[in-house]
Amino acid sequence: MIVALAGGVGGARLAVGLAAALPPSQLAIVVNTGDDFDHLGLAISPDLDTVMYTLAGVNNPVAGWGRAKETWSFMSALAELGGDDWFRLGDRDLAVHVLRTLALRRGVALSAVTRELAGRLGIRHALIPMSDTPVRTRVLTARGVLAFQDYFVRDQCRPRVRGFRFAGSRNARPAPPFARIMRSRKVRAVVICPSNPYVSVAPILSVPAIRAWIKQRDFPVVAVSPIVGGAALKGPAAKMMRELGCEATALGVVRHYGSSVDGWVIDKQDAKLERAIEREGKAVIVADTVMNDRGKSGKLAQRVVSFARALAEQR
Ligand code: FO1
Repeated sequence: MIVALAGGVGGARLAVGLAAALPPSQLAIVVNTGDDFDHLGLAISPDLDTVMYTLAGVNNPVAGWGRAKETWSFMSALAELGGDDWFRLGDRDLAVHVLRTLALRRGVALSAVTRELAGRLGIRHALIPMSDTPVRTRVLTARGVLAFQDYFVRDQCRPRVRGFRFAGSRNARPAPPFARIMRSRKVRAVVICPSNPYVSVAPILSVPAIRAWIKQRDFPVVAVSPIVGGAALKGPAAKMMRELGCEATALGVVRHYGSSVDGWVIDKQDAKLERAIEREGKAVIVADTVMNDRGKSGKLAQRVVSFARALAEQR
């Protein structure tokens, strides 16, 4: 079994490829919940929904979040009545937030609600939130501490970043379906998707039991660089790296993850960094990592899986 750690658009796209490459018994996709929040009385899980909609093929590929064929009657009516409209909830998307909120209120765990919703959308692979208990990303900025969606959507990532906190992580535990996989000893590799290292992957690794599991691993961890040619394909990862004093390159990402990752997949545009990454003591492969259609996601996933298997066999 391979466990993929994912969040955001890059994570969702590689998850699609991995789901095409591996049967449901051999893949679990564990998703960041650090950017979850309560808004308009609803429980919103943006990364879970991005991955779920993308796996189901009902995502909005242009925005990178929300659903395709979306309509906005609710948002228009809300704005007319003076409601908060900075975070846009489409009519179709709303159905997921309402069902999730009702289930959570009945005491159903987030992992169980997610399994139910994903199943209804035809997803056969395990899609698991990192934790059932809330972990909330806080962004430390020059303008003070901001809740993640205030920083990301309301303030459009403009404030200069000084660091991150993951409120609730100290007492958080992996969601039970993930904990079962961790205990099963069936995991042959972990794949860190090309998701934002600070706000998609770090919240997952901030859960103590997940961090300890990775640290004491007897399987390889393979990561796909989210930085290609010195920029993030989508989102603020490169801006964050620069503001935190890191080099915004694939090599900078390799140094950021340090000993947590054994093997790197970098883009062909960054082939010149291959030797430098090897000098950091890492295995490296160069691939086309720009997943602008399902075929390319599938091809990249095949390479990632072969690389992970090869590293597992060498151990
Ligand atoms: N991102 C935006 O930039 N603007 C929005 O209005 C917005 C609404 C939204 C609604 C539901 C959802 O699941 C995601 C939404 N996102 C929106 C994306 C989201 O806030 C971020 O992309 C993630 O949290 C970062 O991974």
